[in-house]
Amino acid sequence: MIWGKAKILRNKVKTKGLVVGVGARDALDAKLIERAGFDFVWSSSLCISASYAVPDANLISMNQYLEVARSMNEVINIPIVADCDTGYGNVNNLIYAVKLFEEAGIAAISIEDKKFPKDNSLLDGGRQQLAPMEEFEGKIKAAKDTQKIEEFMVIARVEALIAGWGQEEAYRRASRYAEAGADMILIHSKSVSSEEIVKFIRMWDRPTPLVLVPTTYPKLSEEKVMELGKVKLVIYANQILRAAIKAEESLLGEIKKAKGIHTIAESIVPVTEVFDLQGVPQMKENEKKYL
Ligand code: SPV
Ligand code: MG
Repeated sequence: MIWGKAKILRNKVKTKGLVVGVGARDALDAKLIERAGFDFVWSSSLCISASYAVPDANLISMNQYLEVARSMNEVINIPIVADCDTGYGNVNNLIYAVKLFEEAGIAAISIEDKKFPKDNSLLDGGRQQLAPMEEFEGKIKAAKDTQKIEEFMVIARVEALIAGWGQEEAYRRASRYAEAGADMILIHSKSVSSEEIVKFIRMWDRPTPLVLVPTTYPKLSEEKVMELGKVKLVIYANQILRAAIKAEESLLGEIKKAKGIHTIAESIVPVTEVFDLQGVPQMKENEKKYL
């Protein structure tokens, strides 16, 4: 792991037009994201809980999320933005989380203004209960007061559009969170059209940069986001998880159909690629030098 990842992320935000990250469920995903040239890894609560095959509803604990994020961070040089849900409880839980995630070398955390335990934002009929705004302002202040590394960032995620509370409420909350010290505002939408999010971006008149997760409105390309301005981070939160599920299902079906593994060579990578991703070449170098 290299230190100073928070600084690396801050510098990217300052110098790059748009900083792009991808959601990961484990260290191998994180490695692939880095290898593909993305700016950062989003340690996604949806992807990590899916890797345990349990709902994204605070069923697994803060420590489980932390250990996954730590394992990712140990094998990549790009920064991690950790999806910390609502902060795992009230402000006391969040203060503890900030301490641990920062100590693990995580560059930034995102916390959302919903009640604990939360439900995934994209879930049809999910419990999208917003926390009182004042309570969430307290969480942002506490997180900012707790961090020790100056460049560490706290992203405040506004769920008002997800909960159906409308644009005005979203704007009101985003403004208050920016005033409370949030480094960025993640404005989340599950609308299948980008109209809702574009409307918010046009309305946004504060210097605090915005973060988008365009899962349900994929037509809003990076080029269009850049044209709109104000947005600094874009997160492709769950696409590699969904690609992996599709590839694995198709492969399993083929093995079952062919009653053997003689037809699948083209669908899988050679084991040498697995060894590369595990850092075996480096290990062998070390053995030559030191063993
Ligand atoms: C995640 O990737 O866990 C997110 C984004 O928080 S969403 O699934 O849209 O809530
Ligand atoms: Mg999440």
